[in-house]
Amino acid sequence: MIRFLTAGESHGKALVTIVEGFPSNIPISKTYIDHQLKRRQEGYGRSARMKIESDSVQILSGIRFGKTIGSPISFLIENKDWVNWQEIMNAEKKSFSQNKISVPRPGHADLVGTTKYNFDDSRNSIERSSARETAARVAAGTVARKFLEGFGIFVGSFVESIGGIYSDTDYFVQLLNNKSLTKKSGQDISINADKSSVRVLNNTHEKKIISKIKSAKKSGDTLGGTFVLVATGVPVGLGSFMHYDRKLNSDIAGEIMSVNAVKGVEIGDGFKTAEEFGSNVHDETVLEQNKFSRRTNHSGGIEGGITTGLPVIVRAAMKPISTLSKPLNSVDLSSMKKVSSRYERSDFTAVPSCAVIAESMLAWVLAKHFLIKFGGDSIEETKDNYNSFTRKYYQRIKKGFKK
Ligand code: EPS
Repeated sequence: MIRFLTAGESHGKALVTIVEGFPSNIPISKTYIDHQLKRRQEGYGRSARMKIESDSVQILSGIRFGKTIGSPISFLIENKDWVNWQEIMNAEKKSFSQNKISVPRPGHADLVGTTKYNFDDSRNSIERSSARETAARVAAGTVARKFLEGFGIFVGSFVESIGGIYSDTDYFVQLLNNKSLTKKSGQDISINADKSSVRVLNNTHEKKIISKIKSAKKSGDTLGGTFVLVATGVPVGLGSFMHYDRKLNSDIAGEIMSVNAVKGVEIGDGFKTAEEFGSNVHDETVLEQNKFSRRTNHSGGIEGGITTGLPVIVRAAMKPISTLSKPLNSVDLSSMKKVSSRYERSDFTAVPSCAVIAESMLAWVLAKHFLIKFGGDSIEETKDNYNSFTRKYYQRIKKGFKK
């Protein structure tokens, strides 16, 4: 079983990731991890902080001569902004009372964190709940991504809407019905989306969104949005219905929901199916090129908690960033009086970044279930197991499932 941990505060010295359980001999480079880290930092509407940070990973262990060696992999990503925060984030000195934060921002983790952890300074809560931590997750997710790519599995995403501005073309519905997706389509979708400053798939849509973000900026407000994740080349048989915690869909929902500010997740067109007759929703089974397929993909590539072999398609919703320069009402925790909430530098929208982070989490879940099914201490062993399963699967289809 693979696992990872992250550590680090938003304005602390650095972020740290420990990744454990991957087989040996997976090729992976610093350049590839840095490329994914950079993708996470892009997007119109991010804060001035993104001009300070240019994330780059230091590989501390677990990778030798460009390949995993089976030992725990550890990464360090420096926070360049730390030099400006050394006093406030000092590990040893006494705190300065003038720096204490006592006014929670509505919608942020400030109040719940300050309450739960018995703080008198919300800074302690702000720092770890910040989405800065997701840089460390992308580093972990990139190991998973690289592992999957070795099996022809590609994870990508695009932004579907920001602030309720959708494209005239419904790419999400097109994906659910698209029979011509190839193994690399997941990657191709991301390559196309990455060309746009808000990670959408057409120019007119991009322009409309940028103008909406500009209006949010002007009025001191923020925006959320929706994005779509696609994994192509996923084999049949990942996940299980044998127990609730083995279902792939429940794992995907949990991990995507763990991304900061994500408030909703659906697999395939989950919510829409609730309004339809079964005959409009269930994907008819067909045999094509000696493989089971489905006429449509409303299920988002998962039936009974198990992959069908069709692309895994997930849609998620991110709420607007909760730091607004237009203040909402709050309560000062030192005086217990009603006050306007405080502002500190933040993003106006981060939906494009959120989609990249969610890609990493989806890659992580798929790699986890891939290794549960195929195992292996070295990538060669994993490949043997995978090839043997695939060979037997095709033989069964050729001969019929009768024993
Ligand atoms: C964040 C607030 C902003 C974002 C930050 C997440 O940081 P700051 O308070 O330093 O301006 O830039 O995101 C990142 C630093 C990042 O790397 O994604 C928040 O409150 O969550």
